[in-house]
Amino acid sequence: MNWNADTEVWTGVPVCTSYPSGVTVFGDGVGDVDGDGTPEIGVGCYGGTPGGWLFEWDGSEYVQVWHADYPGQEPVIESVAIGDADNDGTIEFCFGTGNVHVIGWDGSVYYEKATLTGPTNMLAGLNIGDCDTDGQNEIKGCEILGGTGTEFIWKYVIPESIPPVTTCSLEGELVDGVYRSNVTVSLTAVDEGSGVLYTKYNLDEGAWVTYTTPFVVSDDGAHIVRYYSVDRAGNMEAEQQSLFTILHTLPFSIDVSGGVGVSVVIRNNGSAAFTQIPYSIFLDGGIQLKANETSGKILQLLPGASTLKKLPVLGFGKVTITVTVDTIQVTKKGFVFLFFILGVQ
Ligand SMILES: [Ca+2]
Ligand SMILES: [Ca+2]
Ligand SMILES: [Ca+2]
Ligand SMILES: [Ca+2]
Repeated sequence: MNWNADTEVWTGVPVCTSYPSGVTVFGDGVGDVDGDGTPEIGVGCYGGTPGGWLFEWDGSEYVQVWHADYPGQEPVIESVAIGDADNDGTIEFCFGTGNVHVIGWDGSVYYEKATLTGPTNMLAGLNIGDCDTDGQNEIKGCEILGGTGTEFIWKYVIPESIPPVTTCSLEGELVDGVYRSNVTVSLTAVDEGSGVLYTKYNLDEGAWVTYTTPFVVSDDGAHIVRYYSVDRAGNMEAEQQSLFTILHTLPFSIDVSGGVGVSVVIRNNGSAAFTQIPYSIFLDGGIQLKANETSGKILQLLPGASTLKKLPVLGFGKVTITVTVDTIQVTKKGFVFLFFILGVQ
């Protein structure tokens, strides 16, 4: 505050000058209960008939927008709090007259959303905050003067029994049911009723962890992600699982041999079929009198199956043979003599 007491003044504007006889203004709080952009001032009292007031600035003065009396109950004194007591995104005005009154806005009028019983004596020091760090606010109050000195924390729980539903999505380069790249795993949970409290998962039977952001799986092989979510009413989703396999490199063996032309035997040593696998055979060096390369796609290679690809030769001299199958590359040396290739190693 950059206030200079010698040169500046605070102008006093009364909020209310017409409280009932015997009422002394006590604790207050400020918050926009009706969500119209202008905060209300919530006021409690000591003396007179116990009650609460809401005032709102109308552009030129503070006007009373809500008031209720609770005759026979305890003075409110400073048990006044304004905040989102029921975690629905709107602000409530709360005050205690023994009971705690939770005043909200229904879209057209202020109304008593809830009355919290339990305390029977005068309350002091009402607060709204996330006392148990679960991401949801609670109301905290305590009895004083003539009471038992009991403290109360009220937690708002939506009674419901529908567990959340978690969806697992996998992002990566999926070919023939196998991821040929790292996989990013995202978990999205929705809940009917109280809302999702947390989502847990484990990867490949590891420790359960709380999900916060998508994670990347990069190891080759079969993977399993187990997951479930819990809502704010304590409903637990049945465990789900997602299975996937990552193979950055196909489980192929490649045998290159000579004789009449270059012979390449490609074998699938894995347990899944693969289709549309690109391959090429390339000859470099010597004197080539024929096309020195061939390429194409292996339409399908079943588990345990192999395929033979050939490159005819005609020429003379030392050559380097490069065979590429998908991401696998094999290089051999040999010697071309007319239609033959010899000494491949
Ligand atoms: Ca308002
Ligand atoms: Ca609320
Ligand atoms: Ca909480
Ligand atoms: Ca639920």
